[in-house]
Amino acid sequence: MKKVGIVMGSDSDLPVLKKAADVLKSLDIPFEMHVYSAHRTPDEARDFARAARDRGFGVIIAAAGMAAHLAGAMAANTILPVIGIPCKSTVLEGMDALLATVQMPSGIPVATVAIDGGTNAALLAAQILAVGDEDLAEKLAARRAAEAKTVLEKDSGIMDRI
Ligand code: RP5
Repeated sequence: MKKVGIVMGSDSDLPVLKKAADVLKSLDIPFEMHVYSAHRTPDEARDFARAARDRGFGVIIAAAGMAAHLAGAMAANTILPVIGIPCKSTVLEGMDALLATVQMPSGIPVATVAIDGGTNAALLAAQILAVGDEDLAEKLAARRAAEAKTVLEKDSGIMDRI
């Protein structure tokens, strides 16, 4: 199976990526995690993106906060699909990173998930890999079915909670 590459701009982003790692582990998807910054370690970030396809990665998740250009920088250096996670910061609460990550100019796409959306980033990565992997597709379908069951259990008990 192809690996997922997880890159974060700072280890202060780790709590968001921990959510992504938990999802990937639950689906038995191999992944590698790194701290590479587009501005503090631009050479390492670029080298990772350029080598990723040959190293067996199928998708890259890139998370950064503030003037978040890590996902765009990754996407500029690979044709692998790149999923961007805008991370929340104290001053603008993630709106800065959201706009920086989502507003990619035409030609270099980044699939942006919600602010701090580590779970959905991993699920989207899994869905991309599942296009060519029937076992993984079945695991994703089972996960959705389990979530639906949980919601319906809540539905059946909601009147008792008022
Ligand atoms: C970004 O700046 C990182 O992705 C992080 O979200 C933010 C703050 O980084 P630290 O100052 O906590 O290292 O590059």
